[in-house]
Amino acid sequence: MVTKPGPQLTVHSSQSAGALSTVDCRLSTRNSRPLVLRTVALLAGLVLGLVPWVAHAQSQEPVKMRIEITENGFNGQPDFNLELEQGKTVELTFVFVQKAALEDVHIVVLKGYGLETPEISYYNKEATLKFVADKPGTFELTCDLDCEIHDKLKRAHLKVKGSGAASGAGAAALVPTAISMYPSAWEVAGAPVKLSASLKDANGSPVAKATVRFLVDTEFAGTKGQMEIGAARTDANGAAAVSYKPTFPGTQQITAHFEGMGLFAESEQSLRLQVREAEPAYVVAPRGLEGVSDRIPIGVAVVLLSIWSTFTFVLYQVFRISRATPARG
Ligand SMILES: [Cu+2]
Repeated sequence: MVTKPGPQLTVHSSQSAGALSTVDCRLSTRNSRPLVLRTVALLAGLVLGLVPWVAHAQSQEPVKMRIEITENGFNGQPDFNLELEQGKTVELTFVFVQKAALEDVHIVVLKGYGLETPEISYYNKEATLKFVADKPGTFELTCDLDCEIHDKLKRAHLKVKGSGAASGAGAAALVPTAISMYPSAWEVAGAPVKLSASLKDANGSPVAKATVRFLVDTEFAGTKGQMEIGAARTDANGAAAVSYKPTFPGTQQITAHFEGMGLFAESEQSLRLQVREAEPAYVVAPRGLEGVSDRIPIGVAVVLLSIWSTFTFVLYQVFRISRATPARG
């Protein structure tokens, strides 16, 4: 679906190499100025091979735009609208140029694409959203903070126009990503396990502020599915983690999934956990004496012992009195 410049270049140069060898054969039979012709053919082959590659690189050139944040809205308009073609790589840079409410802080979000800028303020004037406009539709572009000029920043939209070429050669390539997940223990017995995931791009750089969902394969009444354990956002190091208390025993297939965001393609990774002893999903509430039933025998023994010792003590006193009385008379 996605074409990359690298392999395409290789294909074209190998084709031109083929053409070159045919020319070479004819030349050697006629034996007329072979070096010049060979050089010309080589150059022509190189140019022909490069043309599609250059054209491809141009189609991937990002659409760069600067959007000013003013007290009257984005680029001075409360109903700011931006139209883009689907499949383009886009860089939207927001710039703080307010003349009023200078203490404002903004976080610009693009809903539907799951993107947000860092804080933009008088002190940190610029921030850029980079993404591939791969989803067609109309998306809200707003400020996520309760700022002074919020009313002027909540009606803007980004429209991504669908085009036939979007999924073809004109589409920009997403940056591949990879998740690596590891549990705090591979064998679980009645205790929660911590599932940690690390999300990186093709260069090994961490992908921050991305949502990673953790899922477990389940089977209920013969129907297989996936149950969400939890979701977490990656930090600056691309790390996200959740705590998981297994509620059924056996081998469990756990998956960490990233659905893609901005310039980054989706990725996922699975592992298998051995759950020896599962924590029950529910606990039966104690009824009546159930809670103390295991302590009853001890209580009864204590009571019986005290009755018998009192009785023995009384008997002993009676015996002493009965022995002391005849000595007086
Ligand atoms: Cu704001």
